[in-house]
Amino acid sequence: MDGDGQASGPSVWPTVMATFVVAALVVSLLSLGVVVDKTQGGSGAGATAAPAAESPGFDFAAQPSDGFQARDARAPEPTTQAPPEVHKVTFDIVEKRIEIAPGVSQLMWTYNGEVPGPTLRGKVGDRFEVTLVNHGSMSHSIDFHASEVAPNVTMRMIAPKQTLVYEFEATHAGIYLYHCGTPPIVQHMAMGMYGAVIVDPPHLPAVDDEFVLVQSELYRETDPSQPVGYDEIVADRSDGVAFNGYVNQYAEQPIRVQPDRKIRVWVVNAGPSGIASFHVIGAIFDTVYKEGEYVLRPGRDRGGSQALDLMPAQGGFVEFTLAVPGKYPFISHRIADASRGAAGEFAARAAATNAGG
Ligand SMILES: [Cu+2]
Repeated sequence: MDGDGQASGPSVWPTVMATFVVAALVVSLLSLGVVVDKTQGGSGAGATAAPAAESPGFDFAAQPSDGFQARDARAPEPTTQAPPEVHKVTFDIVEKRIEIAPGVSQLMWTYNGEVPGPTLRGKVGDRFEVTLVNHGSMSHSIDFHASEVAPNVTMRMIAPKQTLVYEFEATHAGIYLYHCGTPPIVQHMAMGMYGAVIVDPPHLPAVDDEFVLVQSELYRETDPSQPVGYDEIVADRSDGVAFNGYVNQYAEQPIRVQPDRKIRVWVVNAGPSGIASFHVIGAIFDTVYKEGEYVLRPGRDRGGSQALDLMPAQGGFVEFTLAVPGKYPFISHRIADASRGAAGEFAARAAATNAGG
């Protein structure tokens, strides 16, 4: 946890701003405190009932391994080429052990060796050609929610060593989930086979910083030779919740931004079963886009939004600015999930050239 205390030097700011910042920090620290408290309560000697093979869970107070590098949360750059642009990518399905929480490396089933898989980006009218290559030990597949195709044909399973080319046209804007559709789907998803496709709406304005967060539940393996337990997954008893595949990674390594700049965060809820309520502590969203439409835009009514709610497989984006320098936690405000991994932080610091001291 990045808990090294208060920002320095608020006394030089105007009183109103200072009051705001202190209040935000108090809220922020309380929030982060919840993380620690819950962890200590929950990681005791098996006090919580766990059926069958007991999951050791995650230690949310632990530190990542040396050299841990949080996944880059920046969104792929939008392209300016007129549609139809063709996006050709290869997804290598690889079953491998990767780190998903401090001290926890376990077998995951992946697209291109990472959880979530790569984020793709295009615009309405573009075409995607995804070559799926199965290097795994069992059948896998892919289901792009951004596509309109015959599932029995294009989303078909491929055996180990087989290849499939999945082509589709981006006909509708939004941020879409993709995932493996091989039964049991819930297990292939809990093992890490999901990711996001961004299809820019026409006339999407440029912003200063743009990020992608894929929220998902994580399950701890109980036997390194086996995938995570099917019974636990269908019972929705996850061990943690993550942004971009690793619990609390952006609390450990905050995302650096600047105050007073326009930030857009795309969020998709990969589930497989949980709900998401994306919230940035100390900020108000002035723009919310959800499931293909703007539900809030800046206007004379000055409406504000505090959370983007997403059911499994839903997505959207929010836009906001951070008023002053400081540490702004972001969480799923399904607050139990914030206590078990769905928490991160934007560190807003003025650019060196503008720093007033
Ligand atoms: Cu699969």
